[in-house]
Amino acid sequence: MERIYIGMGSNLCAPAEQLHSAVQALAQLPRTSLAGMSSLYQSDSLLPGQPRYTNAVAALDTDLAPLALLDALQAIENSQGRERLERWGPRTLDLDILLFGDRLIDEPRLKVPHYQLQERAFVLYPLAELAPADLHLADGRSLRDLLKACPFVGLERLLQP
Ligand code: A4P
Ligand code: MG
Repeated sequence: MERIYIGMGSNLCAPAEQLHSAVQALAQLPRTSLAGMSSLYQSDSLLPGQPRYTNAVAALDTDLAPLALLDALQAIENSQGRERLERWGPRTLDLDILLFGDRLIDEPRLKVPHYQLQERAFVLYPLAELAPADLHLADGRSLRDLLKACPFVGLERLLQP
């Protein structure tokens, strides 16, 4: 089993519910178990003119191979009404593989660690809720250093019932 972290985002059609449904779908993947889900965070879209995003991170333990996991994530996105009309367009659900054990993956369909992880407070802070404090990425960078370089600005942690 390898520990995987999935970045989840939604800015259409009841985003918090989209993320909760996505976590239930992740928990039901074959050869996979759910190890945790972060709080939800809201922030403005990186692209102007779109609704605010709700983001969270899920931790999974899986025996699935990376591309099989990517296929499964895209099937979950599609089943929750994801439409790919434009790159970075608004979406009901985006599931990105942030980290996959200690693997470095550089394939046409899959780059891990996720290429913009270090720039995104809405990824790093929920990840830090779940990951060990001394987590190092497969490329050697430490999560602690990435957090120091990416201030908690514009991020609103949602209180859950
Ligand atoms: N792909 C490569 N590496 C990965 C990976 N590690 N995980 C490929 C998942 N997919 C990966 O993704 C395009 C292709 O990336 C996939 O077919 C896969 O083979 P997509 O989800 O179909 O398209 P996209 O979402 O438009 O692109 P991308 O790069 O996932 O968009 P981003 O970077 O997620 O940006 N603002 C806030 N506040 N919160 C957000 O979550 N998200 C975006 C979208 C913009 N602004 C945002 C947020
Ligand atoms: Mg994506």
